[in-house]
Amino acid sequence: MPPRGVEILDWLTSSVDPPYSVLSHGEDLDGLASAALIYAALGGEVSMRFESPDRAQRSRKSFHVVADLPPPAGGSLILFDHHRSNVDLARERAEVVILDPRAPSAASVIWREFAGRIDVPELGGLVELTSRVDSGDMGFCAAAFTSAVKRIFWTGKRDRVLNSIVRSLLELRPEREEELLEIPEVKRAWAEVERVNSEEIGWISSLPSRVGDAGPAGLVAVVDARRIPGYLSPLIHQALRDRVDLIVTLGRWRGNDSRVSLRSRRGGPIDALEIARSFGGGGHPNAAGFTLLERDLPRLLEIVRSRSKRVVFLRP
Ligand SMILES: [Mn+2]
Repeated sequence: MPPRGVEILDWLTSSVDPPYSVLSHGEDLDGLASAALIYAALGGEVSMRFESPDRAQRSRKSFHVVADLPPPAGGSLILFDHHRSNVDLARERAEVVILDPRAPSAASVIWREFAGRIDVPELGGLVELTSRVDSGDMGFCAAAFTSAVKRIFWTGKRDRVLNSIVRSLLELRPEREEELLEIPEVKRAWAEVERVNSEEIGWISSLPSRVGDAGPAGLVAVVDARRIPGYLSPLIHQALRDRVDLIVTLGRWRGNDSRVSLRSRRGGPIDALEIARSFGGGGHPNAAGFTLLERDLPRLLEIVRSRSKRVVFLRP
């Protein structure tokens, strides 16, 4: 039987010398909160790196602990996750797999296993906030936080700045999304985004009025954001999430290929993951993504039309 609960930590600390290598998702609150919980559980004796799901999956490096990501090709001793689409790879590549596809966040999976071992019981509020945000229950501040973090992730200095944010999460223990923007490195990055992307942010805030009042059921918005930096996509999702059943955001990628993100309404008629899977992608039932080759765009639009009553195209 593989170890469970606090025994996992004993198993790790008795079989490996510190520092423990940790790889977590570097593009959102769940990845950073997960890293913070692991940091706290291992008494700070960790070396933290951050990746995107795509690149984690291809990485040849191996890690002691991986969170909120598919396990790297190099393998991992322990994997904490909540993505159903990672189940098979996890069994293949990780020694101990703690993966609950019904959990609202990877942080909540870790918290459940380790709460007794983490000597900062006040982190419970951060875990609850993380679960709400990761389930798509995002207000403007959480969307702005996620945009700022994505920008940091994709502009060098990634590991240093994200490490600093993880330590701030442990010190400030935010429980409301407004507090996420008070983290010094986040505040700085968001101010920069507001300055550099004021035009795009203005366009994004006009999206709800372009779609109109919460239209008929079965409304889909296809947002062509190929000219907009990818780190602004959380703001697009937040602006439209109460208005439509599915948001399809075409993002920038190499050449004319596009990184597509799908967000479907919770409890709504459209399954984002099912669409993403038919293009080789993954994620959650209501939040999924994939890489779209330009020649497949007609097929994507055909699938979207077949699932909806009306499609609105939005382009800056
Ligand atoms: Mn997550």
